[in-house]
Amino acid sequence: MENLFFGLDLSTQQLKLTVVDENSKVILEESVNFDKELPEYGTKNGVIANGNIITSPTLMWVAAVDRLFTKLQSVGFPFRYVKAVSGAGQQHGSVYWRNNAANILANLDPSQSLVTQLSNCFSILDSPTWQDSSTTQECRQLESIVSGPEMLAKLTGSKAYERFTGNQIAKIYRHNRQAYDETERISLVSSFLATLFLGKYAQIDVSDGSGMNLLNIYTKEWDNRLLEACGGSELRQKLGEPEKDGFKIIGKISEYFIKRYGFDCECMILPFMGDNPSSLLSLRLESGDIVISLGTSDTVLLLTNQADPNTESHTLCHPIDPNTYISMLCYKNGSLTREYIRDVYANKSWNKFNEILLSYPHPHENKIGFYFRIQEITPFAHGIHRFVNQELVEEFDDPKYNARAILESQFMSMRIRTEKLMSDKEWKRIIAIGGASENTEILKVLTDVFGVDVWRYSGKNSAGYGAALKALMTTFRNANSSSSMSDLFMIADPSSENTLIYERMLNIYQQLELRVLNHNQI
Ligand code: ADP
Ligand code: XUL
Repeated sequence: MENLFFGLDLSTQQLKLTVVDENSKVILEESVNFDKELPEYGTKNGVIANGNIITSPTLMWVAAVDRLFTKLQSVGFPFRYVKAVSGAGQQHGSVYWRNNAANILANLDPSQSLVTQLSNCFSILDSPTWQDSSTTQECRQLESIVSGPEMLAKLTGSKAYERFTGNQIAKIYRHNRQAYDETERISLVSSFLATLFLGKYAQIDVSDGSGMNLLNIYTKEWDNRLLEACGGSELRQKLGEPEKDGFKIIGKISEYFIKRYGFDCECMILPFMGDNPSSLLSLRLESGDIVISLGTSDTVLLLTNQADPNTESHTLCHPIDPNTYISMLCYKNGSLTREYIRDVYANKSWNKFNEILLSYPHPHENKIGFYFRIQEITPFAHGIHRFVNQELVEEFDDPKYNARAILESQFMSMRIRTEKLMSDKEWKRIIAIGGASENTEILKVLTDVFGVDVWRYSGKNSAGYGAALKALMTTFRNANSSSSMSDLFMIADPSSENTLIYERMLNIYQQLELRVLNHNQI
């Protein structure tokens, strides 16, 4: 039997696993969907929403690991061939380990599930997630410490954002001090998952650490002033030091996994990463490539040699290359808002949704909508707003047009902001990843808005695949073997007629977006 490599991905709606062999071929993809397979935790789309407080039960994530491995065991998966494990997690989310949890982690009984044994290990039971936007006050306070949003962005790669972990920690530090004091360690979702496999606390990798508003993205160390502001002098110890070496073997798999599932005792654990950075590891990128992820969130990802942070995007450290940075735009109204429009106007069916798209082969230049069903990040707006000939309307005269209008609106916003990020550089190709990239009709609108070809990744889960490739690369790094990365296929090329229409619409779109923002402030 060949050598196998695991890439896990703890995302918003599911825990996913990608297994590759030593030729980087995907031999298995498995997942646990939180709503469907762990209904006892009461999540909808993986989270519990209470106004702008959006959390996931930490124990549900633990139970998902139990469930995933039980599934693999029940089909006789040969765990003993797994040489290395890495993984990814939704960015920004945080886990609060209660005092004495390290001791429990180190002494797990392999005859019992993780969820039974870890049930008392968390001082905060519901982990804040990337969808949370309840920390505006903490954000403004943090920015004032370093004389404003621009300075915070220059230092940490981003101005203060509600979902960024430093601000989430500050909220707990100020409003739930008892729980904070009972916390011995704070993990990100990625380092939390790594911790379960190590049986001891895993460090936070710099790609995920740069989504916290706490890390100096140049020195890749925590910034003392920011730590102090968010969690006092104890925060450094609670976080542990960031891990700069993405290829470091951070330990061997724990006794628990060896005894319960039959892993080899030499199986290595590598740092787990943020899901967006991890996805980039799965792709062989060329100059002029833009990666657009259409998952629960939508993100635009660009590689850059120089960090040039601004207040409209994020600059993240690269998970394995110390000389590269990632520029990222992130939208909360991604797949779930598209699903909402599908449910209202297309009978809950992607086929029907696509039929509607096909019935409008060209954009209607005079119709523009904004679909911020939940509080958006960029722009910081909410609500659904439709305009016909620049007049605000309740609904389009042909309501089905919403199916096309939402895509146009999402992609025009990306194009306007990507143009700013790339300044004078030319974009040549879009690589689409994430759940909605399965839908070719959606990608046809994307290609028309940007005016370049769209390529698609062939597998299901790019973040898990990127992590599995890292595990493979580490194992063979000394043997000079490199992985082959994912196959990409060209899937859509632009209609120049449509691209010209969108180019005319971009200006009006920006003016209307300002009106939406002003309207939100009333
Ligand atoms: P995660 O953020 O959990 O990693 P995925 O990348 O797996 O999410 O994306 C999940 C989303 O993909 C779902 O919420 C769903 O709306 C979307 N999706 C899946 N199939 C399609 C499709 N055929 N058309 C449009 N969207 C789709
Ligand atoms: C990125 C972000 C989301 C999550 C989704 O900043 O908030 O893309 O990483 O898992």
